[in-house]
Amino acid sequence: MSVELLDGAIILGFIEDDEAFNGSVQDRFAYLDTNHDGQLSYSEMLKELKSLRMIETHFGIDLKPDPEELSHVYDSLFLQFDRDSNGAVDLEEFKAETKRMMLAMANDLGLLPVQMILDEDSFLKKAVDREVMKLKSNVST
Ligand SMILES: [Ca+2]
Ligand SMILES: [Ca+2]
Repeated sequence: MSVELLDGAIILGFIEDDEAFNGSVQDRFAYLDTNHDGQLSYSEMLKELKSLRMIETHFGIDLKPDPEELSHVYDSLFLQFDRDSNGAVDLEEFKAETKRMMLAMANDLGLLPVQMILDEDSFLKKAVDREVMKLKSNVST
């Protein structure tokens, strides 16, 4: 976990960088797909759903939910990913929904930087890392 300064432009830059974004999505997908069948089942997605809920927590939406409510939240998040409703999330669905969520987040953030606590392996952290790398290479050239 680390505290990072994040704004909409950083997230947008990351999404629009196909190589960085697709690479991160593929890494994350492979990491979540523990039985390597190319699909994410509900239980495989749980880890991701939990970290997505963490992000909402940082936006102040979260109120200590009871377990039943929580599984409701995970269910509806899973359904958002599983666009063809076949009970599993494939790479394209995973990519499409991750992109949509990050776009929505970028819109919410706008130009005003906010401090967020980020997981080391989260997409947002990768977006920040990419920005830092970019700034560094700009300085050295
Ligand atoms: Ca799987
Ligand atoms: Ca599906």
